[in-house]
Amino acid sequence: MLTSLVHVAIGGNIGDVPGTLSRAVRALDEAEGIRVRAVSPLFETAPVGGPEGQPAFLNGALTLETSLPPGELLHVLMEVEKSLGRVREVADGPRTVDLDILLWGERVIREEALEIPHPRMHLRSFVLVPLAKIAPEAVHPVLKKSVAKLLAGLGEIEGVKPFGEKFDPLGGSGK
Ligand code: PH2
Ligand code: MG
Ligand code: MG
Repeated sequence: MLTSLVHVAIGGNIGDVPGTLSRAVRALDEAEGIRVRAVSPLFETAPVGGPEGQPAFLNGALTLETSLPPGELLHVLMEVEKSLGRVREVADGPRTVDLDILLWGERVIREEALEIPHPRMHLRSFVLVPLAKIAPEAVHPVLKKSVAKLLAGLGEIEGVKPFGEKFDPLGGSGK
């Protein structure tokens, strides 16, 4: 049974980024105990942190429905990252694909290996702009604000613009 709704950030900035992000979404949808319920459009975003001069990112957001517990979903996300060429070298540095759990319903988890809500999600326009396209009413259970409110709280958005190509990794609705 699929029970929990989980919002996940997806991004990357090296290689064939739209192709890699599409493959990541398909791999998640095919994984045991996970279905992809919504896929946002992609945005081209200026890098935040990391080494100077790294390429722009493409960022999006997904809604997953899952029967897995958080630690197991995290494990699947990391396996998908690895299968698509992710290597962890420089903090916040270039990567083929990054999959981060943002919100898990209104659960709060503060463990060393896994923090939900994602500790920086409310500060990042490259997270909130795509997430607001698929889940504007999702509530941050610690800040008690919706995604739309958090995004409005960032003020003027710079460095995030719509990516020209359609992002439709599952074909049609993705449901
Ligand atoms: N991810 C980071 C650090 N900086 N900047 C952008 N634009 N997009 C990202 O996905 C991103 C970042 C750490 O995961
Ligand atoms: Mg990240
Ligand atoms: Mg990550």
